[in-house]
Amino acid sequence: MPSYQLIGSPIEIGAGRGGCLMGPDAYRTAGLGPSLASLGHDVQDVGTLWVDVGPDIPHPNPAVHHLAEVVAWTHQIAEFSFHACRTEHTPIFMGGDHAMAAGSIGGHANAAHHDGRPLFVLWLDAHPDLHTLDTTESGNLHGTPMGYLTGGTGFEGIYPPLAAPIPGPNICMMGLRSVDPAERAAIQRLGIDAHDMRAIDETGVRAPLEAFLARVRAANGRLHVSLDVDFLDPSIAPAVGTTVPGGATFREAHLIMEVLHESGLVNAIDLVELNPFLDDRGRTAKLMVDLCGSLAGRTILDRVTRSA
Ligand code: 5AB
Ligand code: MN
Ligand code: MN
Ligand code: MN
Repeated sequence: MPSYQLIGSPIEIGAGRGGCLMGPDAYRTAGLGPSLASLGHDVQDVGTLWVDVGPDIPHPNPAVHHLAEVVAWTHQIAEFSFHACRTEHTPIFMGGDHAMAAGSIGGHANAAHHDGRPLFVLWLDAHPDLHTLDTTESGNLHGTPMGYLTGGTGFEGIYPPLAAPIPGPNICMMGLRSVDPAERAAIQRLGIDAHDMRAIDETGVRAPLEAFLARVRAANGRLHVSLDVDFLDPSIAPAVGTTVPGGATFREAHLIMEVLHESGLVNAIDLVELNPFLDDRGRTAKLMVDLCGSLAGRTILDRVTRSA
């Protein structure tokens, strides 16, 4: 039975508009801790991280903004993640925008490397976030964590070093429906296991997810799940700055979480991009908390254990 460690990571300057700062408190208000505890888990809320920021770091791409602040957050979160991922606990990083994942997944990758195990990432997002500091056109650094984590050029000397880049085949992306040309090329080049919404329409979520989880299990890998609110259709999850129509349905999202629970493979979780300022009476925050409930073992009826 996993024990969960909740940690607030309220970085918000990676996104194009403010509000993700309030994410951790919205998850607390929506009852994330008590919900997990009611399923029989030990839950420890270790508080909220913060950073001191020095002078900004200039960059040749004039669109890039708040680089120093993102780098400071990345160091801070990676340090926490490295240590948390070497304990028995399953950290849940309550964001914060998706720039957070450079630290949460980066620290996890270094911890896995330290223990001689490969890291796998399930990336649930409308976007692949594969830009580098040079290719981003918006300059919003929440569009770059996967670029950094997969060894994209131009991060060295600015971001914390990674023990090794994450190989494309160790990354499964689901929910893609807004992909920029440089990102499309990177998916191809890196061999990422990418499933866009067209593919999900045709295959559903279960078959590609089970295939990915079988690879994680066979490699004795560690698994990091990164859930961007915009993975979900905006009709059920309005509290996000980057809505894209045609996202995952309520049941597709819950089924992913239920299958993940049954796998017993999840070692760390990111909850990112929730912008409570854009929410409708807390419904997006509550949906994210409910999805965590399914991930932590809530079922509709008792189930016969499958011998998959
Ligand atoms: B998110 C876009 N590719 O670079 C860019 O929400 C969107 O963390 C990035 O997935 C979206 O600005 C970042 C157009
Ligand atoms: Mn994202
Ligand atoms: Mn996104
Ligand atoms: Mn696949």
